Amino acid sequence: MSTVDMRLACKPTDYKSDIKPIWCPGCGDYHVLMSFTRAFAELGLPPEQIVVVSGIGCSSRIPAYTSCYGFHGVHGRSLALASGLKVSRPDLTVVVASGDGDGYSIGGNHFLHACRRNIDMTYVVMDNHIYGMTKGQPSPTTEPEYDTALSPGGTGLRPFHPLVIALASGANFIARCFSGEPNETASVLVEAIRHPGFSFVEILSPCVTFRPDEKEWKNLVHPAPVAATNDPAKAARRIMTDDGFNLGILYRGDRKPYQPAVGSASVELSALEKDFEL
Ligand SMILES: Cc1ncc(C[n+]2csc(CCOP(=O)(O)OP(=O)(O)O)c2C)c(N)n1
Ligand code: SF4
Ligand SMILES: [Mg+2]
Repeated sequence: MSTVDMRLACKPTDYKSDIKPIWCPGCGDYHVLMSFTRAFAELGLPPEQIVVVSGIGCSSRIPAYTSCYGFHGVHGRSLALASGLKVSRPDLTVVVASGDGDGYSIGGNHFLHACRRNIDMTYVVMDNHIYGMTKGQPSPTTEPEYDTALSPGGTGLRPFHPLVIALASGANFIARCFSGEPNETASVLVEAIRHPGFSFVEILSPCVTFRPDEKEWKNLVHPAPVAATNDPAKAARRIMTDDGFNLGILYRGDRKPYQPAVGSASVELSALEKDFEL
């Protein structure tokens, strides 16, 4: 099938698995899944050429709900897995899915170095400013005054600014989306996947169970007033001073992606096993 025929043949439903999501009714992650499948259909790639890699969390369940290859890894290690995969199989399209706990707490160090390495893959963080899966502990993006039984009076801690950190660490494409706008999010994902190098897409995705206040996000989000820039200094000023609800592509860099020369495996598995025999 030619690329054009393939694109015409692709429907979002082709990228959905038969597994029914177990997210809470109203969780923003349902719309993120919809954006993923719409973006994949728009790209017209066969599901077996896409790999969705994740860590642990409600958001990290997403690979199982797609028909693409998937890897549900361990907590905070999705980028390490995905980096190894992409350098050894540069022919595959690698999309990494994470949450604010998975990606910015336990996986924070991998985030910095993935931005710095600039391997050609797309990193999507479903940010709900809370640990949803483990029942509502504060995450690095939780507001300091957010008061819960698990953080009485709020943590008092300054939140992590993922977009600024991504820019400072070398990410080559930076965008912010809202789960409640699946068409716009799908378009941004298409551009992120097509853009060479490490693309970072932060999706504000409400946790309706542990952060019911986030239902208000739909009234706060708004499109970014100016077009994306390729100037990191301009992007930094913009990202640091916006209200956190500015949506769209905020930075498109032109750094060359990292792709080491990778030879094919030259050692038989049985020979390796023999070396490690006790
Ligand atoms: C090594 C390790 N530490 C802690 C946990 C417990 N744990 C599972 S998910 C999670 C936080 C998930 O939060 P986030 O990434 O924001 O995902 P969400 O559920 O909000 O989508 C934690 C702490 C774990 N599974 N493994
Ligand atoms: S706990 Fe929150 S993040 Fe997890 S499925 Fe429910 S609404 Fe979604
Ligand atoms: Mg979370």
